[in-house]
Amino acid sequence: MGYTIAQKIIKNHLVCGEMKAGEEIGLKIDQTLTQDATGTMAYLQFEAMGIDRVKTELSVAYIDHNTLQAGFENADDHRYIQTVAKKHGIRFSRPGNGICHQVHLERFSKPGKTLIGSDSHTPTAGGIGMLGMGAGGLDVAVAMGGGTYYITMPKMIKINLVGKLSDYVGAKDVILEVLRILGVKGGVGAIVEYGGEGVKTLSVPQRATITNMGAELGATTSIFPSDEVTKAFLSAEGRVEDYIELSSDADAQYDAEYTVDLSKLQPLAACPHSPDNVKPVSELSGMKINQVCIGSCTNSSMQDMLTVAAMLKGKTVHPDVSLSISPGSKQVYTMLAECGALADLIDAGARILECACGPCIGMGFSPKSAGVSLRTFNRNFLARSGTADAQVYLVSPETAAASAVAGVFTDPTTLGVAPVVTMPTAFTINDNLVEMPASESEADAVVVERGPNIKPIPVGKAPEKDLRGELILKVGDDITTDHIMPAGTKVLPYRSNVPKLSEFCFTVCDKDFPERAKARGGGVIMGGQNYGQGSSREHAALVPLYLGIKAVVAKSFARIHVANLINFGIVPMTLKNADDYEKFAQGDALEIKDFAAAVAGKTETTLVNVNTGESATLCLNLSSRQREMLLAGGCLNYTKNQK
Ligand code: MIC
Ligand code: SF4
Repeated sequence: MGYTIAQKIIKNHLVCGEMKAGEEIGLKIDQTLTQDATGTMAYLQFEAMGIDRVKTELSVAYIDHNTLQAGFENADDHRYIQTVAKKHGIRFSRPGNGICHQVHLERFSKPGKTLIGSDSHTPTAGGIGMLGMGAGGLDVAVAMGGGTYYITMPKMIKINLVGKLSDYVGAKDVILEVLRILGVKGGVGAIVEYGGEGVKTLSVPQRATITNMGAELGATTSIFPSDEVTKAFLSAEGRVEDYIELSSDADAQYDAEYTVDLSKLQPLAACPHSPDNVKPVSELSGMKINQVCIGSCTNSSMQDMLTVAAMLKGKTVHPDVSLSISPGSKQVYTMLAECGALADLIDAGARILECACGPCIGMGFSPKSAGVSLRTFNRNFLARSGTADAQVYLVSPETAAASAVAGVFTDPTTLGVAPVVTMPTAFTINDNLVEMPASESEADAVVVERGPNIKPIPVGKAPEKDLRGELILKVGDDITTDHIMPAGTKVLPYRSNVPKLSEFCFTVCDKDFPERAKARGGGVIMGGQNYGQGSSREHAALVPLYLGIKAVVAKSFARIHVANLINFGIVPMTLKNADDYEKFAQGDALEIKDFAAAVAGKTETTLVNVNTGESATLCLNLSSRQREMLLAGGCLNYTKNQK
């Protein structure tokens, strides 16, 4: 039997385990990336491991999330990351160089290699045929130290692309269509591969838009073949030597296959508050809008920006609309300036922001009260924009530009013939904002600078013999990490200060949660389906740990979050019978007899509601490595015990 693209890369990097869907496998990781909002923790954990120099082929530390420096905290964290990177052999992408995924795609990604990043959109690199996966900072730290990265061997989903996109229909519309078909849980436990004749009509940045938002499907990653288009992109980036051809075997087997006809697609929008709440833009036409934001790691490439510039040239942004544009990288920004397109954007009234995540992570540009905001981003989770009652729609750059001018939701295909956008065949290359690490002989002399905002990381404890605690919080389906540990201007500066961060934990759902959890000394959280979807932020595990949470019971979990819970010693368990969710109410006293024994070796245990006497069977779907980690109170203790 032949192999899929992802299976070929996995086979080449397999350290342990069997390539059977559902089994735990260990992979060798070639490259890592971190960003600043998760990087501080990742490097603190790397330092705690006592390894002098990274053992990967390439590790890069980006500064792109916490770039609003309203106080000393972010600047201190940046300095910490800069110095720790210099000392330990990591390249440092300075603030101003761009969003990690866009820069990595341009300058470092390689077809056929493995990459993990402390950011859930690391699958962006799948656009170039690289196996890129989002992970918690601790897993990235382990990989930097040369350690194995563990995942559950995914199933394979194939999306056959046929035809060619019509005018004003973009790559964003392709992934919104896939989200419409599969939903935010549709990719859980799977790798999504793209194939078919339509692939060759898409550029690498377009492919990257599609794999980027595979994160919103819950997929382990998404990947495209590496072909002549990939070669042309690498050659425009001056690194054609990184090209290898990569495709699936003709007899490769997929667990599910879907077909998307590119020529039949129309502009789509993901409506509040979920990326899979997809409708045709034509159905929303005429709705008054207040804000448009163009950029983010999903849609900030040169191709996206040139398209928007051509559509805005000679026009004025509607007086009731505020338009922000964040180019994805310094390379894009420079080339926009060089070709004059930047002037077209400025002239039309766009508010140009620095090349960083910006409004996508709620770092400024929050919409007005109950404002309608159209964004080319990848997530429209409740309150993520910084305005609790904002209505955020995810759209293509084409729909965003057309609507910004009209002041109402506008289907760009009604505008007639689209302007022709020609991409340069050679890009402007200048890596002057990537600082190289100190050589091994100079590394000793580098002093790592730590600001007062960096507080110790909480460490987990071994599970008690019997678990007793209150059901301290009960939440519904599709709880995101933005619910658990919100981001934005007020919270992000404290990503290295867990005690302070804990004041914001779950406040989107329940403003009293942090106080209650502290007063009761923690307890158990119960969730619905897909608990912990979204970001890779391990703070969504670390902060509950700090607040005394011992276990999370849910109908199902998102991949990265469940790994983070285990890494920090919080036991994840699923309800065998989803209807049993109804047997428990917030505030109930809970008990699991012989809890430690269940963690050590049982696949099922019983959760008792002490108040009502009812009970439910819980499943412990854990590998033996994960059980050992939980028994040690988390990965750091486990790693120390192994030394
Ligand atoms: C996000 O888009 O939610 C983030 C911010 O990039 C996160 C990482 C973080 O929380 O720092 C992600 O996607 O992993
Ligand atoms: Fe940054 Fe937004 Fe991309 Fe996350 S999704 S990496 S916040 S641009």
